[in-house]
Order: sequence, then structure tokens, then C-alpha cells
Amino acid sequence: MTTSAVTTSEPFELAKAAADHIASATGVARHDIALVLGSGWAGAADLIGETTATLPADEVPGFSIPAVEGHVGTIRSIRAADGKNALVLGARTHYYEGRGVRAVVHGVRTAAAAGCRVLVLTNGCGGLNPDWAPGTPVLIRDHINLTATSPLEGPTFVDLTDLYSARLRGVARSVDPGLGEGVYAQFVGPHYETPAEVQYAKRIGADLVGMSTALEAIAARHAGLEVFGISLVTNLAAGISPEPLSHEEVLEAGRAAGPRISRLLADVIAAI
Ligand code: 8IG
Repeated sequence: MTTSAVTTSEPFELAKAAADHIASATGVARHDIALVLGSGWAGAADLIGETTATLPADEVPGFSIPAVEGHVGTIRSIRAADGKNALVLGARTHYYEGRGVRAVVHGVRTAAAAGCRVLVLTNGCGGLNPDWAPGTPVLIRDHINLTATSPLEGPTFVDLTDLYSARLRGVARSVDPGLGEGVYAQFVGPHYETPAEVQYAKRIGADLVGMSTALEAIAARHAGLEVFGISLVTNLAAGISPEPLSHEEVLEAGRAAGPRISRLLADVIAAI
């Protein structure tokens, strides 16, 4: 084996180690569905089912505690009413933390190694459609990756057509027929966009702007997971509204919408 091949397999070995740790620490040999809960979505975990184990993220190989207020640093195993085991990853690593793209997608690869078939990616984001008031959940139909990087290394030519499962979007709309859909553009951040960048995003086809999700979704498709993405619009993107953006506003919109979107997500999980 060449040196580069050994290097490329490292992330998957680390994910296997994390999955083995999760299996032994939770007593659940295989999980079925994984969730990454972003800004505003943390409350969903409690509605999905009974938490059977809570692991501090920094005890699981490759994970670290998150840098952002509004994100929790635990990995939870939840038993749903239908017997499915959900793995809730509360410790998302953002690309802007500077730990590299491997760290960003480690949770996704761990979910796949833990047996999951479905990955639910949630986030808080800025909205470009003025009809989507702060607190509106929006299904992710597709993404535009503006990070100028990929979680895949080497000649890994993965097809991203239908990356965000049409089947799972249909399930979500059967739960809430009023849900809108949009294209999510991942910027690096951690600064929010300028109004000019928001207009650029709009012209290239984005409806939502954020700092997560796209890189994770790519790694998920590569790992064979079926991806469901849903955003909470916590603010209108810069320049869409005359108000300047504040992280306080983002947290407040998340708090206010929390119970309603948590119920929605729990109902979607139950219907999957
Ligand atoms: I919450 O307006 C949240 N995250 N890039 N822009 C970007 N990320 C965000 C925004 C936003 N709001």
C-alpha cells in the first residue's frame, strides 16, 4: 500500500473506532438513524424517544466539544417508540473552527460506521426569501458548496444527483404539507455574508445561506447514507432586511421556534 492510501484510510479507521466506542458505551450494537442538531434544533432529541445513553463527545474518538453556544457537546442514543435506535450528534464541528474537513465530517462517518442508513442534517441559517420569517423551517432540496473544498480525498467521483432524498422530503411534506424547499449555500464563515455576497448567492440559485451541512451531506452520500436536510431560517440574510444581523437574534429565533420545529422533526423521524 502506498503512503497516500494509508493516509486516506485514516478517517474511516477513526470513525470505526468511534462507532465501536459508541456501541460498547451505549450497549446498542447498531443504530438506525443519525441526527445532527444545529442551532435551534436541540429540543427535538427529547421528543424522538427515550434517551438510553448520553456520552460526552470528548470521550468518543475523534470528537471534541463544540465551539458554538446553542450547540450541545454530547452524543445520545435514543430508543424511539417503533424500536429504532437514533444516534444524536450534538457536537457538530464547523469548517470555520480550523480543525480541517476531516473533523467536520467525522460525525457523519461515525454514524455510517455505527450502522445508520439515514442521516438527518439540521441547521440554523439565513434566508433569502423575504416570505420566510425568522422561525420558518425549510426543507433542503439541494446545495451549493462554496467552501472550495471537499471531504473526499483522492479520485472519489461521487454522484450528488438527488443528494437530499426526494423520498424523505415527501415524508416530511406528508407530516407538514406547508413546508417549503430551498437550495442551501454553504459559506465558510464565521462572519456572515455581505449584502453583495447574499445577492451573488441569490443569482447562482441559493435560497438559504449557512456555514454547515453541504460538506457533511457529501461525506454522507459517499458513505451510502440517505440524507434528509432541514434548515431553520433564524434571520433574513444580510441586506434582505434592513436590520443588521446578530448572533443574539439567531439564538432568540431558535428559542422561539424550538418547540414547534422539534415536534415537526420528531414526527418526521417517526414517519421514516
Ligand atoms: I443561524 O445569515 C445563521 N447562520 N452564512 N449566514 C450564514 N450563516 C448563518 C446565517 C447567515 N444565519
